[in-house]
Amino acid sequence: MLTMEDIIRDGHPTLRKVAAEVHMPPSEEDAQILRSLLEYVINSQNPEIAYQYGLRPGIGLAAPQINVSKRMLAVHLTDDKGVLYSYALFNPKIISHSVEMAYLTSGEGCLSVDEPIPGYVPRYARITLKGINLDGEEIKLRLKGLPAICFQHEIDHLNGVMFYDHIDKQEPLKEIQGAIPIER
Ligand code: K2U
Ligand code: NI
Repeated sequence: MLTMEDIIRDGHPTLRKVAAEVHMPPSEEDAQILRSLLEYVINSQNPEIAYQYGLRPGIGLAAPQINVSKRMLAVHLTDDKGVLYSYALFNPKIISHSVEMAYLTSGEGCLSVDEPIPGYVPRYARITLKGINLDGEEIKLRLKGLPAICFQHEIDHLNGVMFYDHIDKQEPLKEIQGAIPIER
């Protein structure tokens, strides 16, 4: 199982690379890596396991964060309506998005960034994405709210982008005009 020792930290060059597409059908090794990403996120949300192994809780994890520069990510979260979003995807791609923006009023964190970096992170309020799951099926998701924020955070990791790249340097906590504030 993955632990925090497997997660590389800000400053590691892999976090700034554009990750490579995964060739389909995936090798057993790539499938195992993707399964381990989802396993980490689920384990990190289990208080007993997280405490026992010192896991920082996360709702998403991307392969570059374990020093694998390939386009794979996992998300496991429940939205404000109690809907579970649990996905492990190869080659995810945002195929359309709203003009309207949104941001978490709590700001964002990252398992690869040890210290808090305050500031609002502008994201698309709604996205449509597609990807390939572990059963080899192409799936298409229309997302808003925290699920949309989370997938955008993870897809940024596949493109060498960190959440703080989006924060206004002059006024990090300035309200983002016209954007939907999301409480969590
Ligand atoms: O990619 C990662 O480092 C995991 C991120 C994912 C994430 C950060 C901010 C906003 C959405 C997703 C975090 O460590 S997960 C921590 C967390 C937990 C609950 C809500 C938001 C963030
Ligand atoms: Ni992150």
